[in-house]
Formats: sequence, C-alpha cells, structure tokens
Amino acid sequence: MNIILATRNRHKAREIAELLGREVLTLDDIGFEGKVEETGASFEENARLKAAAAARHLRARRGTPALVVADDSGLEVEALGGAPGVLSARYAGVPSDDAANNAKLLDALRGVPLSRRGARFRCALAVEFAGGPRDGEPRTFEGILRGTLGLRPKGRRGFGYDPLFFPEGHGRTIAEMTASAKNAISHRGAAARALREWLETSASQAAHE
Ligand code: ITT
Repeated sequence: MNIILATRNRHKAREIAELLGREVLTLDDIGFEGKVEETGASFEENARLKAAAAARHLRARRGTPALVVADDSGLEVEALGGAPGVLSARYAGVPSDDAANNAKLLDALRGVPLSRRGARFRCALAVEFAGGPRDGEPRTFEGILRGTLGLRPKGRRGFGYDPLFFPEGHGRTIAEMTASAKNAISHRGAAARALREWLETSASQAAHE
C-alpha cells in the first residue's frame, strides 16, 4: 500500500521517509494543493487534521487505497510555560522562518541561566487509511526528546530549533549531529518507530486473515 506523507516541510518528509525505510509519496504526488488550518490545541489534534484532509482528498479522487501519515511537532520550553508548543512553526510570524524563530526564542530567554533552560521536542504522527477495507481508522503515535536550550545557535544541520537544542546526555546541538544520529534519539524517531512497529504488525495480521 502506498504511503502519503502529508507535510509541506521537506526536512520532516526526509526524516520520516528515512525512519520508515521505504518509498513514500508526497502531497504534490497526489495533487493536494489545499492548506490545512492548524486549529487544534494539541500536536495530536493538528496531526489528525492534516491526515484527515489528505485522506479526504484521496477518497474524492477514488485512487488506489493508501495510508496517509501526517506530522505535527514542536518545542515546549519550561521557562515559557510550554510555549511555543503548537505555534512553533509560526512563533515569529507567518510565513515560517527558522532563523527568526530562533532569534525570538533567544530573546524570550535572555538572562535565563542554563539550569533553567529545559525544553522538550514533541512529535505526533497521525495515520489514516484512505480507501480499502480499513478506510478511516485514525491513529496517532507520539515521541518526545528532552534537552536544554543553548545561549546561541550552533551547527548547520537539521532545521527549525535544532541549532539551539542540546539533547539530554549529549554535548552538542542537534544541528551538529548527523541525520542518522538525530533520528536515533529524536521525538520524530520515537514516533516513527512506534508507527513502523504497528505497520509491521498490521501487515502480518493481514497476511494471516
Ligand atoms: P507541515 O504542517 O506541513 O507538516 P510545519 O513545519 O508547518 O509543516 P508544524 O506545524 O508541525 O509543521 O511545525 C513544526 C515546527 O516545530 C517546525 O517548523 C520547527 O520549528 C519545530 N520542529 C519540529 N520538529 C523539529 C525538529 O526535529 N527540529 C527542529 N525543530 C523542529
């Protein structure tokens, strides 16, 4: 069954494709041009909104059955009461701008010592079948990465807040890690591994039915 990644963020798409270890299609491949309003109060709700919109589009096209996978993720900063949270992409305004978001975050944390710069990345991956015997059946898989925010950006890899984020137990930011080192510990990695396990179990169940 085809997997459609319902994201416009090419960094996320690359990470998820690598984590799932298989060929995937994108929103462009299925001709989805719509914009999904992220009105949910949680990562899970927003991920489900994105998956549902792409699944609706696929059903209307009456193509072959597919599994839609959507990601909603972000950064929760302790000293900011969990902000920017679901607003992480839009923290410094729309359109989303990683450098502006990082600058705004450093500004908001000015004067806050390292001991109080704790934060966590969270990721919700929502899946939904479009067509086929299991049409619908929404489900969500989640992952968390805990760490500390540095005093200035470091490293050029990754995206978003990666240059500011020191994962717990690592002396470097995510932007200083290779893609595979990030995937091994990241919030998206944890969610994708849970999704992958579920996919493998569902496939073997279907083979026995
Ligand atoms: P889609 O909705 O099209 O998937 P988006 O980038 O708008 O793309 P989100 O609303 O889920 O997605 O916002 C996620 C933001 O959270 C992202 O833009 C980054 O600022 C931040 N973020 C999430 N995961 C991250 C990661 O692994 N590394 C760094 N920043 C991350």
